Amino acid sequence: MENKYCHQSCDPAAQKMLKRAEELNIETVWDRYAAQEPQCGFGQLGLCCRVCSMGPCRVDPFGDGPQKGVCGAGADTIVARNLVRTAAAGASSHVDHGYEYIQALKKAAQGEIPYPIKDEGKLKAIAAKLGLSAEGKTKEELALAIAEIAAQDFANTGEEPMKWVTASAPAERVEAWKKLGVAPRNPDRDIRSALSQTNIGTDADPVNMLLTAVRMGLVDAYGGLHLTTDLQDIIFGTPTPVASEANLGVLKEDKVNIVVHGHVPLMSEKLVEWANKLNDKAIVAGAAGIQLAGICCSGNEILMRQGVPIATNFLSQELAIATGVVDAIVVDIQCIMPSLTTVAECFHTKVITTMPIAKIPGATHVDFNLEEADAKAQEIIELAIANYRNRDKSKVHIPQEKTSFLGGFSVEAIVGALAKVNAEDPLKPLVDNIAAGNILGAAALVGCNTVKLTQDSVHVGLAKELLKNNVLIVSTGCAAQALAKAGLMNPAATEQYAGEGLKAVLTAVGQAAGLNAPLPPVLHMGSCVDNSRIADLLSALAGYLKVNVKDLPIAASAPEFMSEKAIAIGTWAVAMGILTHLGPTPQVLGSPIVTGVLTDKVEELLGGKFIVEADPVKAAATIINHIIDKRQKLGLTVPQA
Ligand code: BF8
Repeated sequence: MENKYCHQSCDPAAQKMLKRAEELNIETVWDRYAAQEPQCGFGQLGLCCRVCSMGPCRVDPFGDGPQKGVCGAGADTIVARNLVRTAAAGASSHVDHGYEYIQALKKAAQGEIPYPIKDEGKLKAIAAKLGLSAEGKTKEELALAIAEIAAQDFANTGEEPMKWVTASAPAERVEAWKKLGVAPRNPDRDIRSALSQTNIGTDADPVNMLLTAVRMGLVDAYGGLHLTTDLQDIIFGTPTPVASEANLGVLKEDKVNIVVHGHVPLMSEKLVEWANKLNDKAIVAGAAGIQLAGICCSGNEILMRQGVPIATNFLSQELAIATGVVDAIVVDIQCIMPSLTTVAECFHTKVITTMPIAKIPGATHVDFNLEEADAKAQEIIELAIANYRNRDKSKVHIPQEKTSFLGGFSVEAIVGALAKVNAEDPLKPLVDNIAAGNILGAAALVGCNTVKLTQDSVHVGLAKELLKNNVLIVSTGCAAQALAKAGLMNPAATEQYAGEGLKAVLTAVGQAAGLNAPLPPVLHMGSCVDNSRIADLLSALAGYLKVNVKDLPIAASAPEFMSEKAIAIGTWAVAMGILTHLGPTPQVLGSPIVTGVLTDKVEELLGGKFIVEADPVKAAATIINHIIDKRQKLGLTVPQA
């Protein structure tokens, strides 16, 4: 549909809702972005410094004005300092999330909270990777021992790397990071040290600071992502393939609609449980039942384990409320627009905050806590049910768009599907098909939306180009939600978008796995913390082939990134040795040294580097050339031009 909203979003449901928002005079993220233009050029280049109150200072990128801040810091120092602080903030979000789970696992093991330990298989697998013997231990004892190792990582005062790093990363990577002096020792201490290093008058050396940015990426990955996925799977179960639907059409006019948004499934898993238990109460209230739907990574978490549909992704979160049928939007932490309460004022929608560090003026706060998780989840669901009667029918406007898709592709689920082809040696069919050129390589499409690019357009454009060229895609976060909405995660997409070689492989695996259809060409591997799953898959592949991750024919991409968390994750991907594409330009161009290191020199040290390209077709071409280059170096066949 060609219309004036298609420059804002390529999602037809979002386009319809943008029109609706305009009719109702509702301000959205796109309006606020327009009001901000032109945005500050110094800030965009990373040249604005607010580290001390002698500033704010800025360096003139054209060389005419000041070249130093008041303290004497030049462009390279200022840009590097800002980048480290961004990566540290990103890492702190994921580490904070992981830390919640150390507490949760400990309390669950001691029977203090209503969360049973669901996945004994994963419990034993994590124990094994940490070198813990499961023999003679109850599952509670083993869970407690795992929680204690995690807690020790946060108490490490020595120089040796965190246990979660040595247990999760390939040994060759750990050695490389140790050699550079960037292996994480203790997430809290490393983040503190990064903030201290970038204070006024401490480090002025941009390269020294960039090493700390790499450490922040690794802190994010192991003190945040890996730790979190591992403990979440133990408590809630490891995802298995599940059918669901995506886009605003999943909301129901005749049901109590509860939208879950944020990142930490401790609350959202309980909401799923209590929505089921209280469904009859919704019927008594005059509705046909309760419809749950998710936004952002809390949405991905309950999709992966419970099949709860996806309402939308980051950029269109306000538009979900504008449907007029959301009785409650329940949020925890991260990526929640403070404007939700303003949009909700135009409707009956209750915005419910649940975490002590994430309150929004105008919202209803329910102090969710693990000990009272059941009572609090019940309270939230009952608030939503009670609010159903306040709905103004004249304001109901649900776009009908929704797509069906398959989610739940944990590493275990992928290996399980491959085992149906070769039970003894599950990775062999995948590796054989990569070697034969049926699968050219693989790409991870991850990360956010940004208002600076047409919503979902780079995700979708890039994915279609890669699939056409037989590149298998794995995806997480809002990228995965974009690709699900665009219909790229179902068997029909394999027929429509995959190149011949890839299509044949996915069809054979799908048949063997009993799907009676091909596997989807884009595999949904979960939330952003589940980028750990992608790393585990790549590490397993590299181990199988007896090569290093940096030698694999693969790439990563955050085509529409916007969050500080994405900067930290992207830096980790580079540190793993992976070519990492970004769509929007990060705020570093003000420093030739920083830009040069990130897009070139870092490759000599770590094997990966960043590329920046907002055009999806051009980005795909660069990724494909990179994959072909890696194939050549491995002595694999390359397609004829
Ligand atoms: O952690 S992809 S907009 S929701 S930051 Fe946020 Fe970005 Fe979405 Fe999940 Ni990830």
